[in-house]
Amino acid sequence: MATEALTPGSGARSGRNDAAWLLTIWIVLSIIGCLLVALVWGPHMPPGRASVQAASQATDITVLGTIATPVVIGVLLYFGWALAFWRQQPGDETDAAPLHGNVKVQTTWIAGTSAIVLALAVYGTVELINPAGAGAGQGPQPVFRNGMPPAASATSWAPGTNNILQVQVIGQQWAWTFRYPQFGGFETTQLVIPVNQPVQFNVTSLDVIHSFWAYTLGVKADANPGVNNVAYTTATVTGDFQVRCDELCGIWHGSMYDTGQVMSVSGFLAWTKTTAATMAGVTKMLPPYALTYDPTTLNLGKVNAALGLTGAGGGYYNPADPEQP
Ligand SMILES: [Cu+2]
Repeated sequence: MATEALTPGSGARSGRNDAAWLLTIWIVLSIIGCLLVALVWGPHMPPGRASVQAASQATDITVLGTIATPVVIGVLLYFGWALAFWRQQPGDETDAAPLHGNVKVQTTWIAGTSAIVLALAVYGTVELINPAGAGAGQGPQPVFRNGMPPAASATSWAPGTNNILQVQVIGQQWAWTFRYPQFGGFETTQLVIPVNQPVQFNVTSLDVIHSFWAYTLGVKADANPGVNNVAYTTATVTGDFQVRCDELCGIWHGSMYDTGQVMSVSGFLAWTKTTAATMAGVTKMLPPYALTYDPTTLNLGKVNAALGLTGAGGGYYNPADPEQP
């Protein structure tokens, strides 16, 4: 914040040392601002801390927000100072001092911005490689280090365990359904997962491109027909979470939302038992469980009807919608 030559006008005339004032105020405000962002706002940063992956994202956003705080405060302070003190005074017809660069300001500016950008690049790269991500975007083989398969490598993005709950997420116009291959392969419109249990979402689509976005779990994965896109999460608190479609996928895109549930392990196991039983009739009609399905050979009319997807599922206009063409 070396600003002597950028502060022609009242400061020099009034004898006030603008640069010293700005620097002092900036440092004080930055310390207060960084503490507020890191300690007060940080615990409430989106997407929250409902899963291991979400908490890691919230931490990253808190770090980036804290680094950005002195920059934002510097810009706003300089702007405010200029408006308040360097404006033209009434009756003052003189020109401001002509400026021809300022080595000190330029050097400080280039060094400061370079340091910030490089630090962010290093931090971003480390956090990308760090085994903390949800995956989701790499297809069936999420990035992992050393070419190790997920379960064999504790440093991969996959949870370092073979005890992973498999949940298939199927997007279709315009509903999400969820299939549980380890529990007889039943399919349901309810997404339920147990707490503190690594979950592998296998995300696919039966028609166009959708995007599975369980944002409070820190998970977002494209749902593409013919592709198995893998994402991981480990929920750490029980309760509801929101699921959205985040890829414009047709006229009822906006209705592709669900409320998922994180349950205790025993609650989850009881739920799978009940649901497997109530869905037994539908399960028989389903194609065998696979990581992808060929939409051209599927005839899910009966299945969708049994799942209650007769409205928006497959038809362009929901019969219940008052606006009919
Ligand atoms: Cu969609």
